[in-house]
Amino acid sequence: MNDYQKILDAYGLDTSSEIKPLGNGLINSTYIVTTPEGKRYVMQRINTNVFPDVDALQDNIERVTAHMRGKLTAQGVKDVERKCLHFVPNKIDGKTYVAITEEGATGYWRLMDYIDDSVTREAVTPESAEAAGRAFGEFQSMLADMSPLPVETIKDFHNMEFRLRQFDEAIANDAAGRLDGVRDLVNDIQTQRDIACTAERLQREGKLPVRVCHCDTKVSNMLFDRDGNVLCVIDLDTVMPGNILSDYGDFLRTAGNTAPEDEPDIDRIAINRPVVDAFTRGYLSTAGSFLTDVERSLLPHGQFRFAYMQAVRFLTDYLNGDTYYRINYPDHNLVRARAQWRLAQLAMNR
Ligand code: GN1
Ligand code: MG
Repeated sequence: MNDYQKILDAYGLDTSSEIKPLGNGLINSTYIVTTPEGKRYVMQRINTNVFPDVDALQDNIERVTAHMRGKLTAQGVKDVERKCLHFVPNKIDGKTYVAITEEGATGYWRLMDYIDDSVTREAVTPESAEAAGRAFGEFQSMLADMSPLPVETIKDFHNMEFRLRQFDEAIANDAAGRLDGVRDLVNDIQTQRDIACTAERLQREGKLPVRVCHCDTKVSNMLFDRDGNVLCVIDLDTVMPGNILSDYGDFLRTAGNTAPEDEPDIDRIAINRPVVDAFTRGYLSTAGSFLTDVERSLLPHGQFRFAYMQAVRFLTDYLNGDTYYRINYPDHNLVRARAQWRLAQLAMNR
């Protein structure tokens, strides 16, 4: 049996099922499985460089999805299985992942039910942005009373001070010898360090509450039905305690940009005002009831914060020699960093 067949076998699926790549995530590798009977699943190899503790990761996700399923059921939502991911337990030990070892190397794999007639998108319209805003506000309010809290699956994931320390180290080490070619961008980014750490400061002062967030709310992490309605939020690896700017700001980092996150032509990057306004309206309609005045007044800062953080993270990875994000061409991380810095500059004065 090859590795794929071993995984399918562990889940009790026909080993002749068809397997094809799915989506364009930068961290895990994702496939769609179709059994001979036509039932579909999403199969994913977990990137253990990023998520070393697979057991804790899956425990988190199982608790999050169980909590959400409970809320949706209590609300009388009919098609709960289309509104919440379901991870399939394997046939060996009932865990929602399986470890496959070949020639000393172990790969960790998991399987989810595929939600039929669902699509992902790279861009939104004002209408779907408003629906997405409502969905993320609902997502946060559903998870608000989770107890115990989910764990931090990646320590300091959205901590700007930590991301800037990693950036400083990458500059100091210059591991790939690329620093000389990017000094202009490095210097530009340095000018906004203090303002970018506003949320960390407010959190330390006790002025910004801790809330359970998704922490990767880019547009491509939502499922829509064929009519453009939001079905559910996917990619739950980073659901963890944080602050509301994570979800509001990170969504607008992708949706509130007229160009993709890796747009090479800087002039095509602009703030997509109608989408920003519609998303904000939708978000406030569901999150407005629990937001504090400080949170509400910080929202416009969120888009800047996440474009800036992503510029820092992409440039750090470029300086390190592309060890974290999947790239499609040699300078991809630099192109991404320049695009995100451009967006951050535009969002600064929102
Ligand atoms: C990664 O896994 P994916 O591609 O949805 C990253 C996010 C970044 C995003 C940039 C665990 O998300 O933090 O915002 O790329 N996830 C992790 O596109 O680092
Ligand atoms: Mg994703």
